[in-house]
Order: sequence, then structure tokens, then C-alpha cells
Amino acid sequence: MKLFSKRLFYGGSVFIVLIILISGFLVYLLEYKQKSLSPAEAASGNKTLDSQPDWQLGSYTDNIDLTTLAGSVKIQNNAEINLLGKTTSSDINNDQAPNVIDNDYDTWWNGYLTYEDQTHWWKIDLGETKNYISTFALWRTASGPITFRLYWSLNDIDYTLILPGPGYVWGPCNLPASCQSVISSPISARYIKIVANREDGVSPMDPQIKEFKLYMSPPATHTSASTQIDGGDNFWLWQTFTPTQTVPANTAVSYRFRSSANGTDWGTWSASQTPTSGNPLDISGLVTSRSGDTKYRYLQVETTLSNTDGASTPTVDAYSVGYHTEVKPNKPVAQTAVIQ
Ligand SMILES: [Ca+2]
Ligand SMILES: [Ca+2]
Repeated sequence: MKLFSKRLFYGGSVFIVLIILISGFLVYLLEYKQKSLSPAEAASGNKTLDSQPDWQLGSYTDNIDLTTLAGSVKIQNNAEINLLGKTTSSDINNDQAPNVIDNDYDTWWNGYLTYEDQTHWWKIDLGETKNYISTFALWRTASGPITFRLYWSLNDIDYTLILPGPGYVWGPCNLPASCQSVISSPISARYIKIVANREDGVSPMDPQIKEFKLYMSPPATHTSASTQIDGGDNFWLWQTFTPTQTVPANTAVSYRFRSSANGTDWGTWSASQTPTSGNPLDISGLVTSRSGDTKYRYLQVETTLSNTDGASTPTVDAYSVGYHTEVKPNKPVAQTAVIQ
């Protein structure tokens, strides 16, 4: 009897200890499972561009306006391209070539034509291809019948005539206000060459170019800096893009995205997207987040602002990029991002 009680006691104790151990293990398992699978438990990150310094970190075309409304991105319509410091050259009086872009109307390049010379040229290298060049201004004088012809080029070898158009006489112009010429189809160019051409064969002439200016039409583009939007070491998935913007009549804003593992080598730009203000766009399918063990932790956003009237401007106040780190959340349910 005594022996039986002892056995029952030990047996019962072992049973209770086992129950406690198993229960504890089950509770631990349950908690671990919840931690792994619940989207609410997955670490999330967010990067927002909002302030003037944020926007200034990126790269942008000369017709982006970051100052009229500090902290926002707008279009500067008919924006002057800054030519200061660009490389100029000419086939005569080369030391005078920089005088054409020094913002001083009392200094000039003289393309002196002797009896034997038919033409002389002046040239500027913009350093990179500039898009949407739409307006040219050339303050010039001439001591005889001379035509100034403008050409553009991408490679400094093949040049295409811009101005004057057919039948257009493009002689002296000394009055800044009336020396602008607008072309109907904006061009992309790296080099602009101006050729002073003798229109009679009789006398030596002094074609002088005092100032030359270039202006751009929309669209205007802004691109975030290469490592500005960084998902960090534990990055997992690019998820949402939410703009805060105002898009009045005759204007439009669109965005493209691309990702990179190192901030240097980039994937291709996504198709152009037009999310509406305050509505998250699902970008998980637009850019690569992971490939094998490679994490594409850097994201770049290109913003394009345009108008159809040459005067209005949309305003991008901010945008926000949402991502997940470490633990992959459940596949997101189809989002309600509006794509127009
Ligand atoms: Ca802002
Ligand atoms: Ca000058």
C-alpha cells in the first residue's frame, strides 16, 4: 500500500511536470508563429521627401522651381538655362568667345569677315544634352548684310539648322526685348553653333554677338538623389508610394521608379505612374526588391511636371515611400491606388 502511494505520487508529479513543459512549449510556438506571420508585427519603414533641402539633394532640370514655394516642387515656365561656366569656342577671335555668355551687353565676340571669308562660327558646349530647348535669344550687330544661323548637335559632328527658318531674314538685333525667337518643336541638344554668313561678296564685315541665351519649355523633371531613399541593411520589400500634390487644369504630374542594390547600378525605370494626392500606389510590382540574396535597398523616384499652356504649374508638396524590413508581411491585398 505504501509502495503503491509512493509510485502514484511520483507518477503524478512527472505527469504534471510534463504537462507544464508541453503547455509552455505550445504557448511559445503560438507566439513565435504570430510574430512570424502577422503583418502587424513585421517591421516597416518610411522615407518622406518634403523640405527644400530634401528636394535640393536630388538632380533636376533647369526649369524646376524649388524656391517660389519653399518645400515644394513646381515648374519654372520659360526658364533660362544657366550658361555661365560652359565651354565656348570659335574659329576666329577665340579669346572673345566667352564674352557671348558673360551676361554683359557691352562685351562681344567679333566674327570678323575679310573679303575672302564667307562664314565664321561661334559654339557652346552645354556639357550634357539639355532637353526641351524652345527659345533662343541672340543680341547681335553687323556692319553689313549678314545672316546669323543657329545649328544644334548631340555629338559636335552632325549639325542641324534651327534658325532661321525658310525665307527668314535674321539680321542684326540690338534691342534685348525683341531678340527672342521661339521654335514650335523644342529640341534636345548638347552643342549650339552660330554661324555668321556673308550675304554679299563685296566688303569686309564685323558680325558681333553680344549675348546668347537659351530657354526651356516644360516638362520639368526632378530625380531623388541616389542613396536618399534607403531601405537599410534589413530591407525586404518596396511597398507604397504616396504623393501630396496639387494638379490644376492644364497640368500633369507623373512618376517613375527604379531600384538598386548599391546606389550605383540601377534597374530600368518603371512605366510612368500617375497616383493621385494622398492615395498610396502599390509599387511592389514596379521595382525589384530582392533577387536571390541581393537586396535592392535603394529606390529612386523621378517626378515629371508638365503643362499644356506654357504657364500653369502643378505643385508636388511631398512624397512618401513605404517599405518593409526583415520579416516579409503577408502578400498585400490589392490596394486602391488610382491609376489614371
Ligand atoms: Ca513640402
Ligand atoms: Ca557679353
